[in-house]
Amino acid sequence: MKIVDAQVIVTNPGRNFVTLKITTDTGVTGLGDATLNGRELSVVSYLKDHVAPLLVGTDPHRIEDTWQLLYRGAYWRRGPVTMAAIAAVDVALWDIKAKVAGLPLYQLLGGASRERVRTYGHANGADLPELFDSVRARLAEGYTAVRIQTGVPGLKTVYGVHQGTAIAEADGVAGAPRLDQTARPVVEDWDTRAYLRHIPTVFEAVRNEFGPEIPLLHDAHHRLTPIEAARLGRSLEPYDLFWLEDCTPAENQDALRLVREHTTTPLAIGEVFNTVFDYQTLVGEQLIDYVRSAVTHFGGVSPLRKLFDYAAQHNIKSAIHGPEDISPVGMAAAIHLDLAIHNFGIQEYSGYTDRTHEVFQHAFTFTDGHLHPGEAPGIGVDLDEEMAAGHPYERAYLPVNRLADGTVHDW
Ligand code: GCO
Ligand code: MG
Repeated sequence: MKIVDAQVIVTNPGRNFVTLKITTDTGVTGLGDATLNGRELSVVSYLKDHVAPLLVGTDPHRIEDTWQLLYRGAYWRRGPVTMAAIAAVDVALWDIKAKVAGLPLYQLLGGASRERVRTYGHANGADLPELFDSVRARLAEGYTAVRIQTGVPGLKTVYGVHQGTAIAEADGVAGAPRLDQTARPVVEDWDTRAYLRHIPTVFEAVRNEFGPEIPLLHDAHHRLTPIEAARLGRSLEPYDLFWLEDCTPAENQDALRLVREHTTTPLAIGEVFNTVFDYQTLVGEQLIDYVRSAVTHFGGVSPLRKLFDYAAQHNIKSAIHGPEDISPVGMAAAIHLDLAIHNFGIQEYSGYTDRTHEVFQHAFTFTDGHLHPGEAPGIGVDLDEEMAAGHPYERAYLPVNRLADGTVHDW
């Protein structure tokens, strides 16, 4: 078998998605997600200009060899652009291999280790009544675990919460790029002391309203110093969080040592990591409880499987990043992996716009807060190219974040 074509398709059925489509001489095709939110076109160029010419003429069955060639052969290693491009190739080749075998991908990864994949959804609100409504909406949709993000008194806009409006209701996305009229990044504001004072009161109120059973999660989105994160973790202990996510900027692995010494709140990290080296200290010293990388930003199913096997040696579980800026192609690949590995933790899933479901027809299903990849051969996603072409790329940025005096802060 030979690869005869590698095409990059960009579409915006509500947000930008980048998809690689690999075609073989037998007519079998495979899809891979290469979406890098807010910097999409850099990966398009990487794939079109540098990777596609290397793929044509090669054997699609040689997944590991192709992965190593793209990773080592570029000389310039790692980084989100490179690893998103390699991820798209890896997933497209797994899609092809599984289609040729006539099996859903999870069967090639060892078969199902569970019946279905538990997810968590996003609840958010500017204030408690709005937040409670949002939690109720997620529960009504069937979710059995909920991430809690709220406004902070005195701040106009905070990550995961739109001014006066729950983002999930407003545009279907927590943390999505939101445009102002001039297509510039939205500027949010931040005050760490106000946040640290407010968040424990929110979790107390949520526990009082919804009881002790439901797993609750929270994303600090890289905003705290280690000692601030340690304090937050400790102050949230009475509310029994499933995890505290990205409590410090993720690139300093040593920071987590201090956080870990001070709190038993479980820690999750890794959505901006792109190789196992970003986790070396964190996993090796057991400083975290969940690894959060996405198939799409970690070089694909092959290296993420290796990360999970490494994490398993340290009692650490999976929690694949799954916001709406992971396309249904990347999500499908994640669900196959979730079903197959032993140390599955939870899967983030907040659904897609109707238009996205039309453009990306998929075999995976969401029922009672759980996902299943379906039994279609491959990853089980088809891209309607005609429809995709009807929703062209639109430039969009993630928000940025500033302190009261104008200083740029982590978003
Ligand atoms: C999450 C993430 C997202 C990111 C987004 C950036 O936990 O789902 O933090 O909301 O902000 O993926 O593109
Ligand atoms: Mg996050």
